[in-house]
Amino acid sequence: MQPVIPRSIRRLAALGAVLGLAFGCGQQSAELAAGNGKAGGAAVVALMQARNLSEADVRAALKTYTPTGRHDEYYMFASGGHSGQAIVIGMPSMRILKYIGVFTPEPWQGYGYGDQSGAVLAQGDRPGRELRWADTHHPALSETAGDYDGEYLFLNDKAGARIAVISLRDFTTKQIVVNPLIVSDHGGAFVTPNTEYVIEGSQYPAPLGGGYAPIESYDDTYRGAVTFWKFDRSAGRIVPEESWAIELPPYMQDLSDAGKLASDGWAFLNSFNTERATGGNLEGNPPLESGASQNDMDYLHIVNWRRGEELVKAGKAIEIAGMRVLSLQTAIDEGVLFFVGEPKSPHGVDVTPDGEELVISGKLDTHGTVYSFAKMKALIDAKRFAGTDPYGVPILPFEDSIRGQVEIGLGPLHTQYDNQGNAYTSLFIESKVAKWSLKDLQVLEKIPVHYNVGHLATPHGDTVNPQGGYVMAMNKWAIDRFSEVGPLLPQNFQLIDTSGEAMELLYDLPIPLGEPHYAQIIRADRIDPEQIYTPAGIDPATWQQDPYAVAGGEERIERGPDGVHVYMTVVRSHFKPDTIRVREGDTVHLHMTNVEQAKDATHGFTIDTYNISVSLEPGKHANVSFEADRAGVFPMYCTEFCSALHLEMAGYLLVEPKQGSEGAGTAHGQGDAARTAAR
Ligand code: CUK
Ligand code: CUA
Repeated sequence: MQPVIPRSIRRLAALGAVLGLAFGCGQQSAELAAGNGKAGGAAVVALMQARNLSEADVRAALKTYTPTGRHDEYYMFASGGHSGQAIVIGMPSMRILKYIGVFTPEPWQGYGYGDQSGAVLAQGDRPGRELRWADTHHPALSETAGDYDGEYLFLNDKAGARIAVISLRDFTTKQIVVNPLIVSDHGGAFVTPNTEYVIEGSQYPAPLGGGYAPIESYDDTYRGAVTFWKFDRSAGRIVPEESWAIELPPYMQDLSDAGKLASDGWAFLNSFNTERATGGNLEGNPPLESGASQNDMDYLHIVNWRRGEELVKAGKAIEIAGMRVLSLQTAIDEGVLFFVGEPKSPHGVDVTPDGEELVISGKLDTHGTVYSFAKMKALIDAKRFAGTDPYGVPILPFEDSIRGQVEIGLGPLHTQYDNQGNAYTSLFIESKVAKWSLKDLQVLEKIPVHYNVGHLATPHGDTVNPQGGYVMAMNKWAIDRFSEVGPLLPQNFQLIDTSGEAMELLYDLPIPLGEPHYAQIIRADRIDPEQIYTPAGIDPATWQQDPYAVAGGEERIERGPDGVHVYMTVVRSHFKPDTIRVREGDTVHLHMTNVEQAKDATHGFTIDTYNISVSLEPGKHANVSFEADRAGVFPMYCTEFCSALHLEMAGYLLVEPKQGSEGAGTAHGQGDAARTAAR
């Protein structure tokens, strides 16, 4: 293992100590860095002047600078927003380490460009609809006993109501499940403390199971739902047949969180639009956003999922679109669902590390409200309700459910925790992160961020074991932070040091491929991926040796009733066979094994114009089937600069024309008109 930056060094990094280090022991390297022949401290000062850096800037640089070869203390797993991918970032260096293709084809990983990974993407299709992008919001690391265990990552797609399963054994997507009940989600992915379930709450109500109902019948026929996807850890897959859901009233359910420790067995979802506004602003109705903002309180949904699970096992569920669903009436009758008021247009719901409290912030309220699980549980047990909602769901009395409120600021959204008893809440309107004491409900400090922060993330900050030290502000607007790139600006992640007396802004990382929303940050020592697929011939989808795996010496081409099978090995610096002769119209099955077992000895593979891109990491096996539907000569080559003779790592697919066919040459002249029209 490579060294990580010890926390103690980071903590020592008060200015005096830092500059002392730089001026003293670091003399030689500072001099080298300055490159101007000045000695020690003078060189640093000259550099600071030349680059117009303040002492705070230098401090921030020293706290994040990570020399070559040194690894980060944390991994951050961020959603990739509209890109439909997940982003892996090292912290505190803020170096982007990987984009993981999840809902969207990703050419470098060869994800969805010909090999068996296309079947994973196809799992995410809806009937009659090929979905190849996603609006990913909330990554969730798998947990054991309420803490991240580094084994799996889950990610939701708001636009398609889907959940993906990514294995951190090789950082690749293994499964996508489509929620058949709902067409839009938001309260996912969140896991229960031992990853028994992956929670997915709906966002925009619609008839459950799909289908049409007039919007005038919204109150009666539109519904929300929360789905509990059963996760089988040993198989590493969600099991739809063992999953179930609860029907919810047609409020717009928002974020969710699983209870833990004291509140284990429960889940919490907040909601907005308890007004049940449906828009229709061209039809004489108020626009949705004002219709949905009339009430002072919406409803926090309190769900006893353990009880729900028992009821489903006892056969109390009905089936809708193949999903077992506890009806709203059953959930009410059997004590599975309760409400309590939450002010106002709430967004984040975040269970505290001890599981005893929940912090909820309302976008249109200046407070964070701290709910006591023990108080709510006592009210539920005593059946002491303040009333019911229009659907009959019991509502707990608000004042008796909370410990208190803290005046945080304008537009509070999400809350995360550290290991010192502090909470950090993002203030969207104020563009600040507020640090406050959970015990005293007092704001301790605010730091400006740039700009309009949405989620924030702290290391293990939503687990039973927060690590403290940092908070990452995930800002929606960048405005003036970076060099101009046209009207579409990147998002801005800002790393903040929270270990000292005052919070310090350390680093700005532009995110250029979508709006990530949320991230989770895990200690690097919890992540231990495989370096190679071994033995050679592994299919990453199954982690078994592929039935078509090819060993050195067994390369061959066979013509069968289902087409031409090419058994190919891949090794620096050739494909064997490197000449493939087929006839126009043949189906071709490539079986490719990278027989290398050296770390990082990855080859790529493409056939020109065939829209194929395969990544062959050491030991990986890929199967690619395609129709040789165009006669012609098609170079195939390795797309990774794998060796000095990488350009020579090439060959030909020769597609002989059918009898009487014209053959190749159809491309000449095409597209000239389009080219002249461009630019
Ligand atoms: S989020 Cu999805 S609307 Cu605040 Cu979790 Cu951005
Ligand atoms: Cu293999 Cu380039």
